[in-house]
Amino acid sequence: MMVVPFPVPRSLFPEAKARDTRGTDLPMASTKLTITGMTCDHCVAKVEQALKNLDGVWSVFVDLDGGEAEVDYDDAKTQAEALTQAVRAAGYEATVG
Ligand SMILES: [Cu+2]
Repeated sequence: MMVVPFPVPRSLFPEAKARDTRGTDLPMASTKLTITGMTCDHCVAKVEQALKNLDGVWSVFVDLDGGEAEVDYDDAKTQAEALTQAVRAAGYEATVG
């Protein structure tokens, strides 16, 4: 039997990286988005991925039933407007609040 080395690149864990920088005086913001058009877990995954792809976003929680997303991000790198744009680009309607 062959032993397969399993190095885990740190880049696979952006959350961990973001957590490392918390507690410093990095500008952080948390925004709630109202999202319409999501009907299943696949939609949730698409919205989640679209938001996580944005530079500066380090945490995304999407609530399918509530039609909401909560996003924590570095507001020096991205803004609420960019968040709603990313969701729209993924095919869903989004507003801040
Ligand atoms: Cu769906």
